[in-house]
Amino acid sequence: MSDIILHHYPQSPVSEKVRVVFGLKDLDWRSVTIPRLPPKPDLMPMTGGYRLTPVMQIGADVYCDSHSIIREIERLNPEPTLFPGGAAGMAWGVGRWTDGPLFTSVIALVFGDAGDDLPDDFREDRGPLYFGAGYDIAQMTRDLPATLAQIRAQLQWMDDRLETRDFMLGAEPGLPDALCYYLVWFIRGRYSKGPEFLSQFQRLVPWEERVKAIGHGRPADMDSKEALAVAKAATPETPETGDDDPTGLKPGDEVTVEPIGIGLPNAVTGRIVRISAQEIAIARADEQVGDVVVHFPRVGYWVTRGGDGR
Ligand SMILES: N[C@@H](CCC(=O)N[C@@H](CS)C(=O)NCC(=O)O)C(=O)O
Repeated sequence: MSDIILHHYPQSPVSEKVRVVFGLKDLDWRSVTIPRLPPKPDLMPMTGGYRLTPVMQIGADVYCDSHSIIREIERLNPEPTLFPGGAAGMAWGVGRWTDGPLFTSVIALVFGDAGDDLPDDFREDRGPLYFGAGYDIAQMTRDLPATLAQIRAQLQWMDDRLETRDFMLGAEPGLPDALCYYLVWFIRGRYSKGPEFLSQFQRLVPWEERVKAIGHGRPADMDSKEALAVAKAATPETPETGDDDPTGLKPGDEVTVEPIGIGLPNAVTGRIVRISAQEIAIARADEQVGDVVVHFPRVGYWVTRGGDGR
C-alpha cells in the first residue's frame, strides 16, 4: 500500500483529532505541512478547490474532511478498533456534536479572547469562513462569559462520562476520545485562561494526559512537491460502486461537492466513482497530479448535479 500522507499544520485542532487516531492505530505516516492561510498552491491541485485542513492522500486517492479520513484509516487498519465494545455507528454521531456546535463555541471563545490580537489576515479569512460575512469578533469578546457557560456545561458531560471509565467508551481508547480531546487540546493551548478553566474538571484533566500519552504514531516529514509527485505517479484505487441513492445520483454523473455552512469557496467538481450512504468519491484530473479520486463524507456536504454547485 502507498504511504499515508497527511496535509496539515501543527496548530490545526481538527488535524490533532486525526493525529490522535494515527496514534491509536500506531501508524507510520508522512507529514506535509501546508500553509495556515490560502493560497495553498500544492494542495489545490490535489483537492480541486477544497481548502480545509486536514486532507489525507494515499497515492492518487485524496480524502477531504477528518470524517472520511478516519473512516478510511479504520477500514485499512481495523485493529485496534476505534469502536471498542461495538460502539460503531453512534460514535460518528458524537462527532456531529463535537465538530458542530461545540467546535463553533470553542472557536468563538478563542477568537473572542484574542480580540484585536488576532492577526488581520487570519481574522479576515477565518471570520467569514466560520461565522459568515457578518462575523463580529467584538461581539464574541462581549459574549465570552456566555460562551464559557455553554462550553462548561458540555465539558461537564465529558467529565461525567469519565466517572467510571478511563476513556469515553471504557477501558480502551476509541473515536469519541479523539473527538473530545482535540477541543480540550485547543482550549488549553489557545484560550489565554485555558489551563485555569480546565482545572475545574477533575476527571477530564487526567484523561487528557492519558490521551496525550497515546501520541501521534510515527510521522516522517515530506515535502509538498514530493506529495504531488506521489499522486502523479499513482493510479486511484477506488472501484466504481453505486447504490440506491435517494438523490438518484450514480457513478459517471458529473457533480459538485461542497461543505455545508462554510462561508468561503470550497466546491470541488468531478465525475462520481463511488457513492454510498456514507461516502462520495469523485474523479478529476489536474496537470500536476494527473488523475485523482477525491473522497468526501455525505454527512455535512451538499452534492449537486453539474459543475455549478449551490
Ligand atoms: N469538517 C472539517 C472541518 C475542518 C476545519 O474546519 N479545519 C480548520 C482547521 S482545524 C480549517 O480548515 N481552517 C481553515 C484552513 O486551514 O484553511 C473536518 O472535519 O475536517
